[in-house]
Amino acid sequence: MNYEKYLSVTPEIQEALKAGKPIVALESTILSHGMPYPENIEFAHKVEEIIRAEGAIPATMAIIGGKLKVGLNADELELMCKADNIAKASRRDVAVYLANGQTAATTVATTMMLADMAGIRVFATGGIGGVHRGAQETMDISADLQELAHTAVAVVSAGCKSILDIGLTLEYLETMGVPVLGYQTEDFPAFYCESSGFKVDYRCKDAEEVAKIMKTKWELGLAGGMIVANPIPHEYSMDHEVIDRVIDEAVTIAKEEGIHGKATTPFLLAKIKELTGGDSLASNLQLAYNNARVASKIAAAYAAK
Ligand code: PSU
Ligand code: MN
Repeated sequence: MNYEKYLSVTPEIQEALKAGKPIVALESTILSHGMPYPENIEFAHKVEEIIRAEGAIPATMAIIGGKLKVGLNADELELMCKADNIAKASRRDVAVYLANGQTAATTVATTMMLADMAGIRVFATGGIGGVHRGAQETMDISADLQELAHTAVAVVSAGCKSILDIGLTLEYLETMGVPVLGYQTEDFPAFYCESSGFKVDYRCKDAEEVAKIMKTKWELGLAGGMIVANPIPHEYSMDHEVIDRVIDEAVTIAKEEGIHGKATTPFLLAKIKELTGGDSLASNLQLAYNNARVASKIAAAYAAK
């Protein structure tokens, strides 16, 4: 392995790694493809502030000019938020983009890869990718799930959007041996809603318990990561029926327009935004902040082990 020459880690994060300080990885696809400008840049700064206020160091990831970036400065954050047509890099895209000196946002899968290369074990996001509805025919299953099977990072998320088949996503994770831990909940959350109707595998009472499971899993040499499912705060939780109707409509339009491949998830995210008139954005921001808070606590508990 010779990834050092491709990896660009900020001095602050290098130092935090050496000192064993808590660090929280953040993705950039949520910025470039998940939220509009300028809300995304406000979010990008605020989520980092929240992590710092919790005593951890934020590490937002991206591919910029053919480099794997671990930690972005203000200009780099602005670039990922403002530029139109930023590419989206999942695992299969990474070598191509690096070889060509390109710039791309990192998905959950690639953010996990970068975190692992740098030695960062905790990652906060909004929602993970998963098994798409109709995957029985399309075979559209996010590379995020394979990454969770192989890469040793704990991903704190508010579950996943019901643009996916949540039941099949959980089945896939079981097959791949990925633990799904509920953070102070027994219910697997559905992004905008506190529960999806599905259960998590195990309920954890606090960050300490999650950190202990992480340590145990990796000391045993068990490959792969885990999901820490953290529900949206109750006051921001959206009406099931309202959001389900919108998501159904978005999925139907995507099908009618023949959207497929890596365009599917960004298309659905943009459609949902359009159809809810931006109402869903406030919930999206709050659940991601909440995940950053919990991830910081887990990173601190893990660093103390
Ligand atoms: N789901 C969301 N918001 C997102 C994503 C998914 O609710 O921003 C992004 C994440 O970066 C995730 C990616 O890793 O989409 C999954 O894309 P795909 O389904 O093409 O693997
Ligand atoms: Mn896909």
